[in-house]
Amino acid sequence: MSDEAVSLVAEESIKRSSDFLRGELLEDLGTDAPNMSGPSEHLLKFHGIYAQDNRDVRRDRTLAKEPLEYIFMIRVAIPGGRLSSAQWLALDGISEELADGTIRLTTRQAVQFHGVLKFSLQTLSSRLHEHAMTSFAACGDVVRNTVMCSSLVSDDAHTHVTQLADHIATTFKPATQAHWEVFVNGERAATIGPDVEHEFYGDTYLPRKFKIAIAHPDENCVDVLAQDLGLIPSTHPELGLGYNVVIGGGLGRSYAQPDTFARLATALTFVTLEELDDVIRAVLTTYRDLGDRTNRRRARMKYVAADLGVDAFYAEIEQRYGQTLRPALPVELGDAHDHLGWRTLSDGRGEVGILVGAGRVRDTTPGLGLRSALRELATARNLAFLITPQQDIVVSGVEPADRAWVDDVLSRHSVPGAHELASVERSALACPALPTCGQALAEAERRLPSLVDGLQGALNERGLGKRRLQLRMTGCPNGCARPAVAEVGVVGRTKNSYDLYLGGGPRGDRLALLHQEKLKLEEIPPVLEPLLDRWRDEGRENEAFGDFYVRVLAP
Ligand code: SRM
Ligand code: SF4
Repeated sequence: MSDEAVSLVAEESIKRSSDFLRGELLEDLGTDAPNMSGPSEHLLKFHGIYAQDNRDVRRDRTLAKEPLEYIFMIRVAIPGGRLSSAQWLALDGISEELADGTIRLTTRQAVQFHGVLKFSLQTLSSRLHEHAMTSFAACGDVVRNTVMCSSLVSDDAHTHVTQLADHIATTFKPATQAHWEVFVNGERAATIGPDVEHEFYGDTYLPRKFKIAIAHPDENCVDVLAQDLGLIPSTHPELGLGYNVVIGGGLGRSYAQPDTFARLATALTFVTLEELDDVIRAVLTTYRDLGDRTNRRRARMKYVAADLGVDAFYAEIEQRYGQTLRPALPVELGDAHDHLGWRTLSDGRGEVGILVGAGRVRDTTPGLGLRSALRELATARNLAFLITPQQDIVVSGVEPADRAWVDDVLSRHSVPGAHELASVERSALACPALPTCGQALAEAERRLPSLVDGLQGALNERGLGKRRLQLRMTGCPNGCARPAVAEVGVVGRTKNSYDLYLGGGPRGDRLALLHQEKLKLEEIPPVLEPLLDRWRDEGRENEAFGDFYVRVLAP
């Protein structure tokens, strides 16, 4: 069910009267009904859970006057996307026993389970807890899962950054014990005193979600400018290692509300590691107090920046910080890396990035395919499993002697190596959309393969088969696969039509432009073909399609 379904005033008062996110959740979970009450559905999000229904059968069931097929999505927050072998095996088991048999990797390095029944929610949460994982705060009006370039996570060459996503997650996670009471212990704790919450959340938390990402200094796989707050590791000439802080990004839009828009973050300041938490807190409290709580569609921090003006917005943050913010260093972003294929880490071990189509880890036939391959690797060795912001997975910490064995496991399960991948599929992203997402206007994940084939075919016919073309597809303009910064962004408009955006780029530093509205999916490759011809004939050497589009073709 979408955020729209509950009116704003209700949402704010649901939070306030929820006794720090407990509400009637325990009572609702205890009934025989397959679904939850409206207020509980809103509170569930703070616990990382979305109430959904299977949209493939929604119409038939409604016509037959039968109840909907109620299912739940659970999102597991994984700071920086890093999991151990034991954790991966736990997720694999959960997907089989309590969900739909798939593990969905997200564009924010989290894991989603789909098709979970209400009666399994507490068991699933306890299983996560046993393996030091949680869905708490993966959704809701709080700081969300912190994203970090997987190369920073895995390589000791970046020691000052490696633990940062965990640090941010711990520092800005809500303090309430509600999740453990309701979902893990299954009963209200006989606490000695009342529960308390961080002062930066209070009892109504944030106006909406707040997203943080940590970019690699040399490349922008996290789309750092699409975040509410982005950190770019940098070296200050006098202060040494620290972070350039960018704020006020966000990509979601709504057709129903024309004053919503995508916005790229702008540079705020350079901070040292010691200053970082206080600066984040100053930004958060500014947003907490100035964000729009009367309209959830415009409740994101980007609108505070846009409506107030950047100077006044920054002055407000500075006042809360209590000191003058020093200027940021110049922000220079490199092309996003796809992290696919083998690379050697600074300690001599290796890691291999594996493509996961639209983030969906599944087998092709029982016992054969990507899910089984990853399970075999996790069962045999203590490895790190790193989810990338491009919905792929990196298996890291492989001893040199094990490389051939890893390649053999993947090949036995028909998982293609990076050298076998065609250019479009390497970077293509799609959101889940139908049948689970309540906000989807059109298909995305399920139709991505045909669009990838269409565009790859168009490239191949022009002798451009090896050139990179970044494709991102979503079922609505909320933009969960970040099409607003892609070279080719395909955004669901109606059940059978899509808007085509062109001209973002691999650096993630430019918004794509609306090229054509309401195209059928099969019309998209033919619309692109003449543009690809011109790219081939008139483009500069190694010029990305997005750069060429903006330089030459854009209206
Ligand atoms: Fe998203 C809502 C899936 C990343 C912007 N997003 C949703 C919901 C929960 C639908 C809903 O509200 O009912 C989707 C769940 C569908 C399902 O069945 O699983 C959903 N979003 C996803 C994921 C799984 C897409 C993916 O293919 O991986 C990503 C999960 C991220 C995570 O692990 O936390 C996901 N969503 C994003 C991103 C990209 C990012 O953060 O890097 C964006 C654009 C950036 C931004 O926030 O501006 C994004 N999602 C939205 C919005 C628009 C918010 C707004 O500003 O208005 C919504 C709508 C909402 O919140 O009501 C939304
Ligand atoms: Fe759902 Fe996709 Fe829209 Fe996100 S972009 S809300 S997953 S249809």
